[in-house]
Amino acid sequence: MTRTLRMSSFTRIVDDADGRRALVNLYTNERVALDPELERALPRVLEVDLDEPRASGERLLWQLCGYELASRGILVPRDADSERVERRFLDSLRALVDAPPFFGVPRATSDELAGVPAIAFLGVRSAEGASYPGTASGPELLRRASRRLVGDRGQPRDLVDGRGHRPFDGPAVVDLGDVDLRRRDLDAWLDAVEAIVAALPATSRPVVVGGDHAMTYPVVKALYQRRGGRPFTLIQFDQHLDLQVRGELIGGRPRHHEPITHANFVSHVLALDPAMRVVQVGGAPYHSVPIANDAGWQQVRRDAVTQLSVLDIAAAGVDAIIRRLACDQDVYVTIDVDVLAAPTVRATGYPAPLGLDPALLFRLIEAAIVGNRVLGVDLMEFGVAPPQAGPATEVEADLLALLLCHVVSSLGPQLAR
Ligand SMILES: [Mn+2]
Repeated sequence: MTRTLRMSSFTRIVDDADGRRALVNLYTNERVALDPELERALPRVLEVDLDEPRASGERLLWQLCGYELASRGILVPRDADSERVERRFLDSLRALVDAPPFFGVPRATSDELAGVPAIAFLGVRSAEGASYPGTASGPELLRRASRRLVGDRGQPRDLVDGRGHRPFDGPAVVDLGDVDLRRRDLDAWLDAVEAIVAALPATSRPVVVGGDHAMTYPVVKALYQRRGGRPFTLIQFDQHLDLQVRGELIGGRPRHHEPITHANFVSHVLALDPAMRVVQVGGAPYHSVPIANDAGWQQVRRDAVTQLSVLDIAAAGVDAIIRRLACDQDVYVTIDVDVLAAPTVRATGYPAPLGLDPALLFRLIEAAIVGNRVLGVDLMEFGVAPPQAGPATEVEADLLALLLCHVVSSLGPQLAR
């Protein structure tokens, strides 16, 4: 058995604006620079048997090159002989994959949402921005839990709260599917999430379910650009600050940003626009910030970031915090599940030794949504690698499915605005 590749019938050689040539697949929109090395190697890549065992030297390089170009759809398996088979192969490479919808709501594409005020669920199965792999399972765990909440024979409109309000009866709530780029690097994930959110019409409010917390950045960036670069406020429910506090802080900003991860994405958000503001809710009472950076750190707190730690919330009282969160502004709400205390949520990279109580978190998130104009919401950092998942993980997922239901309930009424 041999397995070889051929050029996709959708691949073209194009000249970039800067005079360099690239291979572009018109179906997947993937692009690879066609430099002289690749041009020389390509005929050999097209001949090499991908299944040849223990290939070494140049043949191994051609194999690896073949796998990479096939993973981007530039090349396709030679046996994909009909257009239907080739399209199916290319579809399987797409970032957005089908998944059983949250709460059983209808599937939709961004094209179908044009002009429709809608809440749009988007799963992101990423762990590339985190230091442990569990978050890739978050969307699947939460999709399952959301359907348990509705019940086997139920539909989303069956859900009702104690006041008789039905969160899914009224607003259009749809599911876009999951972003899944297994084996691809963090940049590919960031680009894909940004492109998918950027393609949404301004009438829709994404509710993104991660995935690692770095993925909040491309969502925020896409929404920022969609509104013509007008700044807004990030309300962040999180045990951590996710700020880069290492390196040389000048005027409260790192001189060099380290590459984005789930632990520094807020600094990247602030770098989008100095007028962006961040309100951090439910943080730990103490964080480690190098004392040498204290002046820069105090400045970022003065200029851009407000912190309401677990202890601040206990001291000020819930009503004062609710008034503080509801300020009739344009906001994006991001929820890291590690804002909940560890006994409640353990299926996350860094369970919180001191966190918020779930009912309190529900009330604060409701205040942050109802009291502002919400551009989007996300729920990040939930999940465990499959061998560690157990009955307790399902209960934690059930709690977070209730939280997602509460997000829909709080967000629905402002869709018409
Ligand atoms: Mn976080």
